Parts: sequence; C-alpha cells; structure tokens
Amino acid sequence: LFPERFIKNTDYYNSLMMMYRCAIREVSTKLEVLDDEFSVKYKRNPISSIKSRIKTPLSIYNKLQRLGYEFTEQNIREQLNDVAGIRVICSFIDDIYAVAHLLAEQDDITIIRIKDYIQNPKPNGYRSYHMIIEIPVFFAEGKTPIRAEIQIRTIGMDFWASLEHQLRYKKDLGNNEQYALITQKLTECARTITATDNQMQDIKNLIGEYCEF
Ligand code: 0O2
Repeated sequence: LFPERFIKNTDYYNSLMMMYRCAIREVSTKLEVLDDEFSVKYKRNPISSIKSRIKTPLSIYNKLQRLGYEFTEQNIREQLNDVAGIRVICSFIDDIYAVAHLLAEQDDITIIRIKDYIQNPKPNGYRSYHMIIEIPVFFAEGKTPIRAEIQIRTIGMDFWASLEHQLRYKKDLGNNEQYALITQKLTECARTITATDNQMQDIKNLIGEYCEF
C-alpha cells in the first residue's frame, strides 16, 4: 500500500507546486507589462530584472516544522506565504514604491501583508520591500487564490542581501571573533550602499528637473 500512497501524495504535491508556478507566471507577466508600459511612456525601465523561485520540499518541510505544523497540503497553503517567491530588482528607490503601488492597485491582487525594510531596515542592515499577496489562478476546474511573496529592492540592496545570505548559511567561517568582524563589516557595507542608493536617487531627481525621467 505504501508505494500507492506515496505516489498519490506525490501527485498532490506536484499539483500544488504547479499552482505556485502558475502564480509566479501571472505575477511576472504583470510586472513585465508594467515595465513595458513604463519604458514606452518614460523611455526607461524601472525594473532591472525579475527572479523567481519555488521553495524546495526540504525548505518547506523545515519551515513547517519550525512553525510546529505537519507537512500537509493544507498547512503548506495556509501557513506558508513564500512557497512562490518573486524578486524584483529596480534601478532606483522610488521605482520600488512605484512598482509596489501599481501592483497593489490591480483589482485581482489582494495584499495580505507589507513589510517595509527600506523605511525600517533590519539591525544587520537588510533592506528590501516585501509584499505578501494573493492572486487568483484560473484552472480547468475554477479559480484558486494562491499566495506569493514579492521582494522589491534596488540593485545595491540585492547585491548586499545575496552576499549576506551566503554568509549566514556558511558554517565554516572560523571563530566567533572573525564572524563578528565579518558581520560588522557587512553592516558597514549596508550603510555605504544605502548612501549610494540615496545619491543615485538624488541624481535622478535632479535630472528629472530638466526632463521627464
Ligand atoms: P530564503 O532562503 O531567502 O527563502 P514569513 O514572511 O512569515 O515567511 P518572516 O521571516 O517574517 O517570515 O519574513 P520576512 O522577514 O519578510 O523575510 C522573508 C525573506 O526575506 C527571507 O526568506 C529572505 O529571503 C529575506 N530576508 C529577511 N531577512 C533577511 C536578512 O537579514 N538577510 C537576507 N539576506 N535576507 C533576508 P527566508 O525563508 O528566510 O530565506
């Protein structure tokens, strides 16, 4: 009986992951449409790139365990917000808020939660704008609301977060003193990147005084 149950469960899981992949496609298309429209109107692209990922089964399992839930379809759907993840890399800080606002205004998108780590950076220096949204995906048997996490950040914020992510998950960095030094240096880098992001925004604003930008 076990193989049959295993195969059936695998089918459920694959079908659930297919739904998350479809949600990612819908959100990505919305973002591409906004970027396209913007490039025609203002002759520039607010979005530098879009990345997406589906959380791995092990990562889903670990997160559910951490939260005290079993690995079931219902718990995945109800307890996790970031099985479908979309990362939007913008050129300037104000592009982040423009993209977030334009997405939030679309009437098929429901905002579940916003975390603004740009206005309120984390103590380690992490900055990014996080939106948990729900979007209906249309299948043969009707529509299903699917949750996704959208992280919107500048190229600088993404550069920092990617390296910090590698550091956090790296276990062989030497003794604690070295680790503390690396963490402190990363926080300094975050400050430098914030200053550069702000300077680039100022330059954009200045150019905007001369021409539409
Ligand atoms: P991974 O490997 O990137 O997927 P929840 O939204 O309820 O699931 P939480 O922690 O309240 O959980 O959400 P939050 O704070 O919005 O952070 C979720 C994601 O933001 C993380 O996912 C990271 O991708 C990113 N993030 C948050 N804090 C940091 C940070 O200090 N450094 C870096 N590099 N990324 C961060 P995961 O699942 O932790 O990791």
